[in-house]
Amino acid sequence: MIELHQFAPVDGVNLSPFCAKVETYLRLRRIPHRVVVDPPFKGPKGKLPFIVDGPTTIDDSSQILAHLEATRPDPLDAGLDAAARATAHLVKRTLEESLYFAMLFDRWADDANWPRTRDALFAAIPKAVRPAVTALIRRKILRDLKGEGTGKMTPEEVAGRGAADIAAVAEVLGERDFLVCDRVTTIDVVLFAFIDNLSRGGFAGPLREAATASAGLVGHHRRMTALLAASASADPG
Ligand SMILES: N[C@@H](CCC(=O)N[C@@H](CS)C(=O)NCC(=O)O)C(=O)O
Repeated sequence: MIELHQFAPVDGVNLSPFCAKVETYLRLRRIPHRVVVDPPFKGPKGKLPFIVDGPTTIDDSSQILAHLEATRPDPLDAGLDAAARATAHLVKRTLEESLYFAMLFDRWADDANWPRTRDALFAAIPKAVRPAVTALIRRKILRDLKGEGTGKMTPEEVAGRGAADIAAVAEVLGERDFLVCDRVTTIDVVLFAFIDNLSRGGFAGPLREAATASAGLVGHHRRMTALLAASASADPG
C-alpha cells in the first residue's frame, strides 16, 4: 500500500495544495493508500508531500502524479493532445509557481492570518512554547518569500497578482465542466486542490473572494467534490 507523507488536516481541509493534490488524485482513483503525518524535514528535499510506493520514495507532487499515471492502469491524461497538455502545463505553472506564493504570503506574512496559520499547522506544539518555536519557522518562510520575490511586494500587490491568476484560470475553464477536455484529468485535480484550499481553508481575504466569486470555479469545485464522494462510496469489488 502507498504511504502518503503529508501534514495533518485542519478542520477536514488539507491546507497544503501540493499535499491536497496528491491526496485528491489517490482518492479519486481509489488507489489504496495510508496517510503518514510527518514534518517537511522528513522529505527527501525537506518538503511535503512525498510517497513511499514499495521500494520507491518519490517527492514533488507532479513527480508523484507522473509516477502514478505511469504505473497504474487507465491514466487520467491518456489520449490528451499536445494543445491540451500545453494548456494544462500553463495552468499548473500559474497555480503552483505564482498563486501558491500569494497564498503563502496571505497565511504567513499577514499578521491578521498568522495566528490561525500558527495554531492550525502547529497544534501539536504545546501552547506555552508555540509562539517562540513557530516564530523561527515563520522567519524562514518569510525569508524564502523575500528570496522568491513575493515577500518584497505590498499586500495589495500580492492580492492583485493572486486574484489575476485566479481570474485567468477561470477564463480558461470558461463554461466547461473540466479544464482541458470533457472529462476529469490531472489538471482538474490540481485546480481542485487550490480552490478547495482557498474556499474552505479558513483564511478570509481577496484570494478567497476571487475563488468563490467565479461561478465557473465554484461549479468545478462542486463537480470534483461529487466525483470524490462517488469514488469514496463506489463498490470496492
Ligand atoms: N514542488 C513541490 C512543492 C512542495 C512544497 O512547497 N511543499 C511545502 C508545503 S505546501 C513545504 O513542504 N514547505 C516546507 C518548507 O519549505 O520548509 C511539490 O509540488 O510537491
